[in-house]
Amino acid sequence: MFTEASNFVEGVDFAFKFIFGIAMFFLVGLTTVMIVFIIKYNRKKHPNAVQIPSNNTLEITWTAIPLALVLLMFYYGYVAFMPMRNPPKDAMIVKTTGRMWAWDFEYANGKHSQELVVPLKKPVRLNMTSKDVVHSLYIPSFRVKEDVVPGRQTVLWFIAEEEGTYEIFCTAYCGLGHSGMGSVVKVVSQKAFDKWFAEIPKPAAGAAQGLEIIKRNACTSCHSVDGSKLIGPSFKGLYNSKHVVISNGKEHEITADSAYVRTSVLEPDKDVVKGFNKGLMRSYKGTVSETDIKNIIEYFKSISR
Ligand SMILES: [Cu+2]
Repeated sequence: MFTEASNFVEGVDFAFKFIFGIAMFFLVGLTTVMIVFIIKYNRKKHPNAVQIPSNNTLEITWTAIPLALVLLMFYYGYVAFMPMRNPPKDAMIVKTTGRMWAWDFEYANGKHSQELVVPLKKPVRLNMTSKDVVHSLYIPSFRVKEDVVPGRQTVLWFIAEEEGTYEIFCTAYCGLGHSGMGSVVKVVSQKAFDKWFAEIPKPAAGAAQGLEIIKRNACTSCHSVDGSKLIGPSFKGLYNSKHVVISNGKEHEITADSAYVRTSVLEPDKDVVKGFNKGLMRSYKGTVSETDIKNIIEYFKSISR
């Protein structure tokens, strides 16, 4: 037997197999009966149609049995689903943020992680929201999935039952980088978790902090740091380089200096580099501070020398 990755696997899998089993039974059964009847009641054998009067016993039977089956389907679905809506009070809370196109997990002590690290056999509750569009967090191995909606908090919880690394997907089509919006859940022992939890990297300054900020805000989903072309221009070699941009429909040349970087973060559609599309980036006003922007600029300088 398989070991189950989460507390929900058993119930969800049972409901699925139950419904799938009934569906298969009727698919095979009805197809067989249909074929038998085609042969048995062929027109050549029965040239004259016969009127068959109603049969109460038969009608009650073929109403009662399917009714009982669909009620059972509902019942098994319900008992598997209800616990998912009721996270236990003592669950460990992880603030989860979805954005185009990355996940951010923030723990009680302020630690941020791109991967969801959780202790074995402890209830974990994700309080989720989105910074931009509708996303959906899905952990197939745990049989849990929940929409992540801007301006609203949604909740997903589970108890991981087996150590290991499991995939996280976004299942709401959220734009160009949707297919890359993945992460992992790492299930570790309580001891390993406590150690990981307590290790908070020292707040870096300058360029290192800048890199940290662009990673946390998923900037690198669209802007590479190695010069390769993604949805937006690469950050490598950007600082103080010259670019043709389109502002209000007019082309002109700019130098990507500190003022330009700041404008691009706060008003991304103001001066769009020729060859790239307008309207794909939201303003980061209120998300990144002036100090953050200074650190980002330091980072750009460090990869533009
Ligand atoms: Cu998404």
